[in-house]
Amino acid sequence: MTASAVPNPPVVPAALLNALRQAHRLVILTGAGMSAESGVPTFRDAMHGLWEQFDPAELASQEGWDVDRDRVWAWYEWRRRLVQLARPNAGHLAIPRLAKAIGELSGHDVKVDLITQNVDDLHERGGSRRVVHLHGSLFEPRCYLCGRQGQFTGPPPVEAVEKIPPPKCKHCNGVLRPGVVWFGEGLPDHAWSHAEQLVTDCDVLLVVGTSGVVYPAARLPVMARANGKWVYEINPTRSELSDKVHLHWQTTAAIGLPELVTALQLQVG
Ligand code: BV8
Ligand code: ZN
Repeated sequence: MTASAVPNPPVVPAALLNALRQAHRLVILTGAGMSAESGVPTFRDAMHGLWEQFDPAELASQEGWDVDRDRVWAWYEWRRRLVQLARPNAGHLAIPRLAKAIGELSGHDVKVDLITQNVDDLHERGGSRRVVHLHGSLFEPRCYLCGRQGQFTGPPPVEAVEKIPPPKCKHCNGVLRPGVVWFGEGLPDHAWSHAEQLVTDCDVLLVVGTSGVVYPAARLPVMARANGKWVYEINPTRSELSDKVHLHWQTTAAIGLPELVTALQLQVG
């Protein structure tokens, strides 16, 4: 079901509102669908233009880098440009308003933390401060050899270019690589343990815009459910997680999240 086929405005599930009314700690786990309405293609989307012929899972891997690092660097520069041209959508902008809306309804302080699989910076540009990036960031290149943080030599090219030699490291004679977690690579220890802690401590986990295909991120909702947390999903279509959560709310990030804030505010009366 595409986003356009979703009823608008959707009815916010009463069970979700009730769970949030009692919540002291809400954690939101997001995937590529969170940025879809900002025009950033999800991994499931067919890549377009120059990149249509390539498999993202191959480019986002050590093997892809070994085969052709100039092509991999060019792909990430194309994605960096896409994200720079994108704007946070109404879903990104609604998340920072959730803590206040739940707090006013419940009468107690509420903490909202984000765990994202996305490598874009739209949550931060949308006003969220507490964001755990499980899979790194397009904006933090690091040296392939010494591992130090690197700097881009300039803005990404305006047109999609097939090959761009990665910049040199300033500290050693290595080259920079994208600051993301490739398939087959372990997640940053601090990010994963922080995500596990957040899911262990939360009352409600809201999963937005992920197919639930990629591990270990897809384990987090199952862990939350097994630990007695309320787990809800926002996704216009069913995902690998839909049968594992308490309720799948069939809507999109940019429609559902603002509706959720409005419904919480209306409850305050
Ligand atoms: C690891 C950064 C071990 C890079 C990403 C076989 C061989 C090799 C590995 C494996 C294997 N089997 C399993 C694995 C493990 C593998 C994995 O899970 N593979 C999957 C494909 C089966 N995982 C790994 O390799 C991980 N590492 O296991 O390491 C290890 C441990 C210790 C030491 C050494 C090694 C690393 C995984 C991280 C990979 N990097 N990103 C980059 O971006 O270039 S993952 C990348 O794909 C994204 O970050 C994202 O996480 C993922 C795509 O998933 P989604 O975010 O869910 O996006 P998707 O497109 O799938 O779905 C979008 C959803 O949104 C859909 O449901 C759609 O309906 C919905 N949607 C659409 N529009 C909207 C919407 N929702 C709301 N609103 C809308 N408008
Ligand atoms: Zn270096």
